Amino acid sequence: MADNPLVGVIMGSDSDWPVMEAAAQALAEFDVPFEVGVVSAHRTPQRMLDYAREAAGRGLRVIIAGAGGAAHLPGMVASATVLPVIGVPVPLKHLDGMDSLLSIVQMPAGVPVATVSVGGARNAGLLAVRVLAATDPALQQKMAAFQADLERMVLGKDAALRE
Ligand code: RP5
Repeated sequence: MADNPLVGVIMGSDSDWPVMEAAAQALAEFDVPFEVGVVSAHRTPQRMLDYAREAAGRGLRVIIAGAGGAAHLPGMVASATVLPVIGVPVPLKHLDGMDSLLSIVQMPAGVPVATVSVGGARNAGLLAVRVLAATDPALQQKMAAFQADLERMVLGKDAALRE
């Protein structure tokens, strides 16, 4: 875990980690310092509020919050911090993650959560990188190189299909 994390990756339960790990992986690929933790809206409400209220003061710039089922963590954290919050709907065994998605995406006006797709933790990590890159030219260059790699990969597959 980094000494001065810029991104907080939190989740409602350690059972969310197999999904949320992809966010951490994306941040690591870009050498963005991050921290990881379990913060539950329902089981540790005070810890959740403390985490959200202290996040900006501790130097965090973005929070990625994942939860499943009645997934109130991202929205509640967004209500108690000024930082951008990216929500990851974690799919559980019932309802295919639709419950998680709708719990996170349907926020009231004034309290935004940038919601990624069900299970889309990698994109949450990449979105956090883009937020940081807006004020970090070196990170912006890394993102541009990453996108160029993606393009090359797709064009390579296209070429292989035609062979
Ligand atoms: C949510 O309840 C968590 O985010 C997790 O997705 C779900 C189930 O948690 P566990 O019962 O596996 O701890 O709050």
